[in-house]
Amino acid sequence: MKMLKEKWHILSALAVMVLAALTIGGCHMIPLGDSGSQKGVASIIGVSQANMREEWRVALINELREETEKYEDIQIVTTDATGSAAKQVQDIDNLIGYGMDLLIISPCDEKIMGEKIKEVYDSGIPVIVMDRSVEGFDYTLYIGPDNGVIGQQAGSYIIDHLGDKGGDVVVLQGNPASVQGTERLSGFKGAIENAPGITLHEVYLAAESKDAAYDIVVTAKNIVENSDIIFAYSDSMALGACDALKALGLDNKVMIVDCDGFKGADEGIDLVSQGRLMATVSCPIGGKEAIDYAFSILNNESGVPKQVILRSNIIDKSNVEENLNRINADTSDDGRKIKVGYSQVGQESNWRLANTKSIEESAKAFNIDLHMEIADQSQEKQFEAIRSFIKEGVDVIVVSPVVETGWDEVLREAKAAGIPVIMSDRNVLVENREENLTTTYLGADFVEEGRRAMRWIRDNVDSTGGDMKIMEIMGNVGASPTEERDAGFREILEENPGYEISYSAYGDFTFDGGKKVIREYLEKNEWDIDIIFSQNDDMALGAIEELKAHGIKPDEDVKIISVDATTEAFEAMVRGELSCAVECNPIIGPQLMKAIRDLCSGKQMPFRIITDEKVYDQSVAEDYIRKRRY
Ligand code: GYE
Repeated sequence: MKMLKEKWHILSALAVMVLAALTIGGCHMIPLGDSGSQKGVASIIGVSQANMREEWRVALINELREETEKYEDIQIVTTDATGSAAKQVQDIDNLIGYGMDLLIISPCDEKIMGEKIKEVYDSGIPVIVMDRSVEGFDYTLYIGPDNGVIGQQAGSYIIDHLGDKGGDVVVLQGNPASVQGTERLSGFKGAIENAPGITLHEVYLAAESKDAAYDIVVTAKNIVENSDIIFAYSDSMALGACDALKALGLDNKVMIVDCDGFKGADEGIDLVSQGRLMATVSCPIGGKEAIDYAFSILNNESGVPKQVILRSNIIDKSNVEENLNRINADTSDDGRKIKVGYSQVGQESNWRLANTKSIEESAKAFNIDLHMEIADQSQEKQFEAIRSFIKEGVDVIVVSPVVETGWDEVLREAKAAGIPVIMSDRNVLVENREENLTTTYLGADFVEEGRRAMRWIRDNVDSTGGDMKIMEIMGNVGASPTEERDAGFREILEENPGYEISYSAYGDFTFDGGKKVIREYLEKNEWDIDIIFSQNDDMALGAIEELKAHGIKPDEDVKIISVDATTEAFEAMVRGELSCAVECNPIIGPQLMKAIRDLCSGKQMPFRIITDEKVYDQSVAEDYIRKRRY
């Protein structure tokens, strides 16, 4: 406790100096949350907000402060960059000088702040990036909404409302639009601009504000009065439009659809419940999630993901009460035992065995009664398992789907039974996203894994000697990792003309599958391949065995890059046979079980949770092999 007191006294003294400095410098620093409190402070969280002009940003600070109050020994110190990247850099340096243990930042400028965030992250201070992501992955965790999806949802809602007859839609646009506004507009236009019979009327506001929206709606009266709907991509703009329609006597003729869906007075949800907004698309703020994950990070807990994409919902008069109840509901976890039915793909790879082990061990630790069925890569067996879980009346169903498509019918049966379904490790493609047949997806960014594999090749396998021929060994047909790793790999391949995929075949993610691809190639061809990209380690190791049987030296005659980064892959890199392994972390048990407990406590599930992953090659294999957890 002595240490704590010292830290607190030093911090108090520092606080006065830093506060004075910032105030003198004309900077605006929101004072310590509860600077008069005597509570012991074990951790200081520095919060660097881009600006405090936008309602969303004020809401974030408020949510962070509210949530911090639940943690006795955490203090937050917040700064306002007033929209200046230079000031935000200075704010961060001040927070470092102040002794922060973790940084939460909503960046002003993705490029400039990306470099500063990397500097802080590399210094060993965990960084949670919020709302606007930065290039690369040099941060601890990203939490934010998908603003493109938010705009898309608003567009789809308007299309459904106008129906076949179509109509006229006035689109309020900031000039210039903020990053968030631009992304929402892009999603909105992507959804609506080709809809039959719909005409868009774009009007430009001097600012993304209530007053500017009021002024433009009044000024554009002749357009507005002949339109059906106004689209505003923020609550503040929508409120201005509401007031203007009222002043023009058009509030019963023209409807408004907006984005943000905040819960305060005269904000999105309130305006819907007042009948002044037809619908709002919620933009979850993420402050609560940020503090919860910050606590886990500061306590070195496992299961912290790399990205959490927050879920946005359409709220209109049909569900506004339900949403208000959910927002105000008590979502504390009562710790009760939860029954989970898990349909697992199979036992096809070392990755899968590690994944199953992680899930089984975490279930015990989280008081989850787990009933797992192994499907041996058969979708039919997965359907049978899911139907048996429905009959059993489990609380939650989790599926790691062997392929992406064909799930709509069985997922509708689970929904009809009132049983939520979480997609784990792999994802599915459903006919209509708005049916919300799955609750969330927890797993890797396979597209990024494919990009990383090709980036390593670009940076480590010289192509100046002419076109480098690549053999791609793919997983099982129709699986999301197969499709998405291939897509990410080809995206970077197209940027590098010195390489080409000259042969591609499926190996089903198994050791024997990898052997078979090499054997069949050599039955028909002389060996002329320079690089093998294998979509998992097991197929790569099978390929290596077959190559050696034909006198072809792995890593010498042909570079081999695989995905998963299992211990067996590290052993092959140490032996000098495998060239590179892109990590795909199977240990998602803790995150999955936390998501299940949150779901059963009534918390809003993120739209997507993406795991943390790196790239390893022979230059570091020895250093890491003893630390591998799978
Ligand atoms: O790469 C492979 C397993 O779905 C990410 O499936 C998983 C993949 C993994 O068989 O080893």
